[in-house]
Amino acid sequence: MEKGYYKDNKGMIWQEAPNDKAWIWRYDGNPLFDIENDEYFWHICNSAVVMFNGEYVGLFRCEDKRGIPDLYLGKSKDGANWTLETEPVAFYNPDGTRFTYPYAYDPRLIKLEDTYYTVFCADIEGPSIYIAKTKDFKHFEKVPTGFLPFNRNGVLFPEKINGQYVMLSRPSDDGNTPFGNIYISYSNDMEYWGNHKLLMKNWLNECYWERLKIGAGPTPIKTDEGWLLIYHGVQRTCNSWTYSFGVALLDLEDPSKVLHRGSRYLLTPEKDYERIGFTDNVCFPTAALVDDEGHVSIYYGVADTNMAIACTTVDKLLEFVKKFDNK
Ligand code: BMA
Repeated sequence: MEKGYYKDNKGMIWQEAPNDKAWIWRYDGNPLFDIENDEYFWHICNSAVVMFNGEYVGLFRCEDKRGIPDLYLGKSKDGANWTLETEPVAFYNPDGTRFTYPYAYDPRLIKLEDTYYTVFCADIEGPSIYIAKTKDFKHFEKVPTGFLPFNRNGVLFPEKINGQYVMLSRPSDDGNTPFGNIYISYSNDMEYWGNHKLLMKNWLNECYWERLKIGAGPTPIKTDEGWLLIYHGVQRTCNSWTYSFGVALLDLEDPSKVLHRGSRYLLTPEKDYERIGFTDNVCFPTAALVDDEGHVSIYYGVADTNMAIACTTVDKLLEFVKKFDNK
């Protein structure tokens, strides 16, 4: 791995594997929030986390006790114990006026050059993808952007590729969306997006864990062998939809090329906190911290109720995606 690429995350939260065979293992402090006793929030899930000046900051999808989802800033010294603000983040348009929306959810956080971007879903005329930027996690300015409704699960690459910004997204409907594939789009300025291409279609070779739909998870992880893309896959069962996650490897110079894609899920709801909640059986990855030693800690929402962490390594993910290649 390019030395120093993940230097911001030195000393990040991570735990050793319980045995040599595990591809991924859960953090022993899961789930992260004492949600039953929370004074302000009903649920805290599907949230984004980065390291900033040696500490952790996050944008959390919280539903207040009226049930309204919005994005709230959180801070942590260890990545597991968080203090959240009790008022949602205020986003500003470039002209200084407030950017408002009825509700927002499922943020991602991406450091690109010296700026942090959040890509999130807000429901204005149906769900669509919005981008805002900050350098200090105090002032968030909306980037004028051109994604059309209906779309969700926008994820920006952490660097320009061949001089262009690159975004993954998942065109959808304005409900729960019983379909969905991952598309890739390009932009010179982050405002005008084009050259949209289908990147990955659901249910490749009849792998049932991703039969109904798929969507990009955390910001892609840069490795010597390509971009590791962790993505969620949904299967319809008799009484619910089950959200698992898996991994694919995209070409470094041309991320519209899928080099490998795992046929198996990497993690699926098995623990009570993943199986039982506001929406049962949901593991929804939204952030991944990586350090220069190749440790990976994936933050994922559980059962639309709480947050959890799963640990692995870059080497394990590369081995997994090649060993169980679905192509
Ligand atoms: C998706 C999104 C996520 C949610 C998931 C499971 O469509 O709305 O926010 O976690 O469904 O309910």
